[in-house]
Amino acid sequence: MGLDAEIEAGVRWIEKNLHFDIDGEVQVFETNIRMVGGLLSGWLATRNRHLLDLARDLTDRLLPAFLKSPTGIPYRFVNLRTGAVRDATTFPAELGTYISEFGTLSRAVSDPRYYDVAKKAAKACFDRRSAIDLVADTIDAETGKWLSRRATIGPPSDSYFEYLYGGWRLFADADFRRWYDVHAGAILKHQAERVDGRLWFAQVDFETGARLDRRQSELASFYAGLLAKAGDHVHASDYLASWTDVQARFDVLPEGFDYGTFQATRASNELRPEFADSCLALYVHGGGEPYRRLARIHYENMKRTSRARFGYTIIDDITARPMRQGDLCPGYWWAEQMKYYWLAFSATPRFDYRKNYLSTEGKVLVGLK
Ligand code: DMJ
Repeated sequence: MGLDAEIEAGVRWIEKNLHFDIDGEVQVFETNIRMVGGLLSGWLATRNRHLLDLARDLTDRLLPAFLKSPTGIPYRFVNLRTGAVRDATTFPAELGTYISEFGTLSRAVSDPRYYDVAKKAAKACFDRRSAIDLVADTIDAETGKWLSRRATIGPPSDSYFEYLYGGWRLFADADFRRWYDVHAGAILKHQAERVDGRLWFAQVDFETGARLDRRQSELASFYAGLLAKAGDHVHASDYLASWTDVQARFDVLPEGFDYGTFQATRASNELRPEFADSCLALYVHGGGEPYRRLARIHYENMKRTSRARFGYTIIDDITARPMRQGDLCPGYWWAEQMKYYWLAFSATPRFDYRKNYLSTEGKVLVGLK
């Protein structure tokens, strides 16, 4: 953004204050996408070695979650000082959203261990796919047994698919491309359906493909962008068009939505980035101007409905008039949609619009100029 003095001040603060020798536990997935990713992107932007050293130190402290697991599927929580781990019941997104950060770290420090644990975890999930190539959404990291039958593109599976593509895009690792393609094909075959001409992805039984429900989490709208990045522009634009109709109906997207009834199933809005993420992805991957216009509607509606006295907030009820605001501004609002809007609208010379990669939390890992 050209905020050179601000990043300088931020780096100084980090040098003075940030360390990870803390006797407390963190959620491995969130710590990776927010903090490891943030430090790595900061290092790529500034080439300040301290940021890379911190990213490595933090990742070393996350490693016990992977290394103590008999399957290679990470435990969900780890104590940063003692390496004690907890919670073997986990989900595709929480076990499979590491390769972009861990692989970037491995490349930067010439140590393959980080790449290897991230790949092993993703493979452990892929290898347990059903005969129709779908994964369920809950698994035991110790036994490797599925604990649910529900296949979804939304949470808690979403970014597992995103990082299969990421492993290919960032590291040209053909295994990741194959894993991504196998799942993407199965999702189109067993989960996609058209209702009133609109494309949606149902929750289905991961072994039979039988439909379980037509609820759609707002987070699933990221999948349009992922399809575009992976080269499937037809389904990408169709799926974003479905969400565009939801945006037109409600002004801002509800957390939960049933495409069978076209009604909100959860009327809150957690100030989320996925729609803007997909707009940016379709814009930079050949879709052009119409997707900037969509992002603009998202931006203007957010400003109108989420503006609060000291910033921006989630909305507790988007169906009330006026909408009933909550009192929280999530970290991803800064890391993601504000960045997606900026990149879509600024034409900044500091971003390579042709060759780039943003992590699931919006950290720029390729494309900084
Ligand atoms: C973000 O933290 C990331 O995009 C993550 O992959 C899932 N969802 C949240 C924001 O909704």
